[in-house]
Formats: sequence, C-alpha cells, structure tokens
Amino acid sequence: MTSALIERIEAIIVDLPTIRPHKLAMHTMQQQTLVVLRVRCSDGIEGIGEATTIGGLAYGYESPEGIKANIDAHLAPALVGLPADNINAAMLQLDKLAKGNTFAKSGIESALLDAQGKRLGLPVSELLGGRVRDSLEVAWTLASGDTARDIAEARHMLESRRHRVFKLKIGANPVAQDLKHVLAIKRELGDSASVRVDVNQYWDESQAIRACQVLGDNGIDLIEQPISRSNRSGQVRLNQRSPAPIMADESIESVEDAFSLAADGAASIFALKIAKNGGPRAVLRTAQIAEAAGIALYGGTMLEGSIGTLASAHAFLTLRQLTWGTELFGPLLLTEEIVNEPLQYRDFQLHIPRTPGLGLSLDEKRLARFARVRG
Ligand code: MUC
Ligand code: MG
Repeated sequence: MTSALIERIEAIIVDLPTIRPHKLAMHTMQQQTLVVLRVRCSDGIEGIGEATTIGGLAYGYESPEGIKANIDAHLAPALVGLPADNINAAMLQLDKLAKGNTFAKSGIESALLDAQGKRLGLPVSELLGGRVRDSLEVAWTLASGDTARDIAEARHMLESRRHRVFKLKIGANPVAQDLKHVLAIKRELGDSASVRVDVNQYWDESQAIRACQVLGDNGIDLIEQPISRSNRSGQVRLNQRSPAPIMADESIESVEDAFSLAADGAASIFALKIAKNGGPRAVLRTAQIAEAAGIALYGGTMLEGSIGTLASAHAFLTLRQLTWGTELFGPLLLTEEIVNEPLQYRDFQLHIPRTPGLGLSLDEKRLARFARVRG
C-alpha cells in the first residue's frame, strides 16, 4: 500500500482579542496572534497545528510573521511529497534543513500527528504511546496589573471551580512593590489556593536571593525563571538557596538545554512547552531527561489557542508524573474561537476527548474572519 503524501502546508496568521490586557514583565498583551497550520495530504486528510508565541519578538526568538515566512519559504517546500505518516522522517528532514525554529517545527509536528491520528482513528495521546490520565489540572495567570482586580478574579475562579492554582506575573515593577502585591494576594487566598510567581527573567541574582527567601517564607509554592537564562551559575546557586522550588522556563529553548540544566542542577522543576522543544514528541524527550534527573514537571503554555493547547495536552496526558499540573488556559484568555469544539474546562481541570487526532476541526467562517489580511 502506498502511503499518503504531504501535498500542501499552509500557515495562516490569526489575530484574536483577549478578555483583558495580560501584563507580563516584558510585554502587555492586548490580543494574541496564532499561526495556524493546515497540512493537506494526498488521502484527503488534513492535519491542523499551531505555532504561537507571546508579544511578537518580546518573548521568544520567533515572531508570528517570521514563523509564517520560514514555513512558506523553507519548511513547507522540504516536506511536500514526503510520506505523511512517517513523522520521524519528516521531522528529521526539518532538523537537517533548519536550525532552531522550534515554534514552527512544533506547529508542523502537531499537524502531522493530528493527520495521522485522524487517518488511524486514534487520539494523538495514543499515537504518543497512550494516555495515563484523561484530564489535567489547569492554573490561571493573574496578570491584570492591579492587586484588587487580581484578587477578585481569583475568587471568581475558585467559586466557579475553574482554577485553584494561580500564577502571578511579576518582574516589571520594583521588587518591593511586586512582593507586596504577591503577599497581599496570598494573604487573601490563604490555603484555598496554590500561589506561584513567574518573574520572566527580570531579576538579577542580587535581587533574587532575598526575594526568593521572602516568597518562600510566605507560602509561595513555586518561583518560575527568576533570573536570566544566560546566568547559569546564578540559577544553580538560587536553586540551592531558595526555600521555594525554582522552575526553569525560558532557560529551556531546546531538548539540549534541558539536558544541560539537569546536569548542572539549575532547577528542580521544568516547564514543558511544545513550542520551545519542537513539538509534542520533542517535549516528551525533555520530560524523559527530567524524569531521569529527578526533576519535577509542569505543563507550560505559550498562551496558544485551542489547537496548540490540545497538542500540548495530548503530550502531557502521557507523562508518568506531572507533579505541578499545567497552565493550559490559553483559550480562556481569548474572546473568540476558531474551532468547532470548545475545550472542556470544569472542576479545575481540562478534560481531553478521545476523538481521533487532536479532536478539533476548524470553523472556516471564523478562521476567515480573524485571519490577518495579506499586505
Ligand atoms: C510564561 O512565561 O510562562 C504562560 C502563562 C502566562 O500568562 O504567560 C505565559 C508565559
Ligand atoms: Mg514562564
């Protein structure tokens, strides 16, 4: 039997409004931009994927426009004509052809997995070896920029049983002001919630030493990426000194980064992101490194829409341990949807269906409405 071939790969930039401004240390999001991938195969099956980052070039090394340009000019032409069902061969071809570009590769790998799942009648989690859970705990990020508004938002999430884990985005303000903000929220929520912070690399080591101590002493459960990814020895020292566990996020830009962080002892938790590793299969290689090194896991997000969120979720369902849960709330930050099947969030969890592929189909009308017009 001849296998289906990859016929066409299309990258579509989609701009969607957010429910409120989302303030990160490096950027305030007023909308989110997704790059939606459509991979058409000769057997009539189409796989969908997503390559999404935050704040243009403010967060990662790839922008939505760059992702699309590189896919159109380099990655797509290299895959057309290859067997659609040999994902190893396709991704090897992309790795030979293109250094880095993990966001673009992740979107393509997700789409190939979606197509193969649809072809075989299997959910992506089963293509990845089988799920060991059907749902994932999902944290919510409090990032309105206002303490009282964040507290009200957290209370609403607790009462509606949507989230009981909160991540606070800090780093943009003076350290003392940020600490006051975090401790005020923790005081209000008490033991009803897990409160964590993400500094997005904005402290230097001299600031982080004391701040991590204060946060740990006041019941903050986790500190994400307090200092720059380039200060490796500082990360190792903080990991040894901080009373609250340190999680690596920006420090992991590849599976190789994960290995060297583990070897150096630079974090006790890894944030797993499909976009930063090169896809749902690549992120599982990072997870295996962590597991072998005794590093705990957390399912991270680049604030993808429903497609990227489910691509991440299918991978996270297969992990042996996911001690710190996930933050797969991206679709909930958006006011609009471009797929026909809204994701199921209830009882603090995202519930992932067992339908073939990712379990999603594009809403063509809404996709056309929000797709960025060329030129
Ligand atoms: C990050 O740095 O983790 C994840 C949640 C959120 O609000 O921002 C992202 C990025
Ligand atoms: Mg982070």
